[in-house]
Amino acid sequence: MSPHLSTDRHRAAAGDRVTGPPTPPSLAVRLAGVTLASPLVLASGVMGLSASSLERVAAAGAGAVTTKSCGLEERQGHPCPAILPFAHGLLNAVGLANPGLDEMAAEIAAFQARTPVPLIASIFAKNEAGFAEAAGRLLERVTPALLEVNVSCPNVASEFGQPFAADADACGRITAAVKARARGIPVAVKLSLQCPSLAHVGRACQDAGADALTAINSVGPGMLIDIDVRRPILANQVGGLSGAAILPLAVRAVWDLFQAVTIPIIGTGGVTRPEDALQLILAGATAVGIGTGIYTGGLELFAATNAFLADRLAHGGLPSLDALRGAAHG
Ligand code: RRO
Repeated sequence: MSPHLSTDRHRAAAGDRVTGPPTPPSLAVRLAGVTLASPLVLASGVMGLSASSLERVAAAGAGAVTTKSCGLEERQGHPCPAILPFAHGLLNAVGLANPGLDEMAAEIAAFQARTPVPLIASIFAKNEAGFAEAAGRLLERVTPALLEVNVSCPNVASEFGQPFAADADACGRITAAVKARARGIPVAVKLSLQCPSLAHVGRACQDAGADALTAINSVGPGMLIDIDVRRPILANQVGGLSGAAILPLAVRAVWDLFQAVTIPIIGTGGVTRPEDALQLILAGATAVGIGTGIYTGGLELFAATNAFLADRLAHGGLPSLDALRGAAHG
């Protein structure tokens, strides 16, 4: 039996029904000690560079917003074209474009001054020591609700080597180092499917003190070719795959992690319809990331998904999403 199967989390997933007087359903979830009014989280990478764009997503119905991953120094990222829509999603080779920690801290502070919606600050680094330094420097300046540690960017192998997410031991060391600098702020580690065993990596992060896991980052990298010019379309040639095409991979990833760890999971990847978010919750997600879905569904996807989930709870006579989380495991 997997470790969490005897926890309250699993018992709640077994399909509790309300038998007393009806209470209005609530979409609120607890994520690593933080209360979100909705389980829907803006995923890192989309609309996450400025306070004003983060505010637009919060106003659209997100329960939390995640910044674009930022590092110690400003980065221009890869040349354009860096984002390529195709029939079932996007390929991106943004290349960690970000303004650096100091600038990002100013945007975070501006957002927090105006918006009560919890903010997740996402960081990356070139090496293990860099993650601790980035966490320390950012958290000297601002106090996000959660810190996301992005160990899984697929687009910088030529500079950074393989993503750390492929190496469970490295993920554990990075998690422990960041936790030591986190000033009590909960830490979520963002994982990739590009590893021998996601369960193994997830457990290593949990054992090292991670408070949550985000799964998954974009997949690949992949390539698309211009058939007339006969060359790869992205300037970087390859890029991470996101959007509808990866929903089944994200659902499976959350499923595997739910069986392997007891910490909450932010299920991310391929949500373009309200029903997709419910699939991730049934697989075991506490919160659901939406990123690429904004390109096709607009910010309206947040309100539509909140309404869909509330309707499901009301029709099932269920007081909260606790009753649906992980319910597909039986
Ligand atoms: O900036 C990017 O190229 C990027 C990042 Br940091 C990431 O985590 N995932 C992704 O697909 N692109």
